[in-house]
Amino acid sequence: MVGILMGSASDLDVMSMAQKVLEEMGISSEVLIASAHRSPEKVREYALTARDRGIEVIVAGAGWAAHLAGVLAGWTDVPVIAVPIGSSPFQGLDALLSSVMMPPGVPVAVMAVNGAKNAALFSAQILAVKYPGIRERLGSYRRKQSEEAFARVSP
Ligand code: RP5
Repeated sequence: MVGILMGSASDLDVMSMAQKVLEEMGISSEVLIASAHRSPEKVREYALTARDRGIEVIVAGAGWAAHLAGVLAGWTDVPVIAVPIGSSPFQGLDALLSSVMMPPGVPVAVMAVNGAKNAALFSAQILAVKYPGIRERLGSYRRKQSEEAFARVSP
């Protein structure tokens, strides 16, 4: 199962794409709003219990001075994928830099600003190492995408 967390209900529009793509891949997920600064104790508890509850990847979306992914990664060794949300006056550049510039020792994978879809696909790629069914579905997805992205305009 993938845990999808976000710092605010205002991130839901972007982050719901992650759940949709995971569903298409046949991967179950849970979606929670938990803020690293507004509800830090909940974030800590989530991270500390994640692995035992069967969470194998965490996707964390946050905007502004985004530290949700980094805080989660500090509390768990479950891989954490950050989605910087473009909700601030800096349109996500702040969240991108806050997410990607993790100091050495506690890595966080970082997608593009508002890249919830890629976060789901990357989660699927991580899980595909263990689950052959997910690997097959990813393969079909890629083949279909490849067909749709090709067109001959003239002979
Ligand atoms: C961040 O602050 C959230 O992830 C959100 O992107 C941003 C604004 O939150 P709200 O003020 O809309 O709740 O923590």
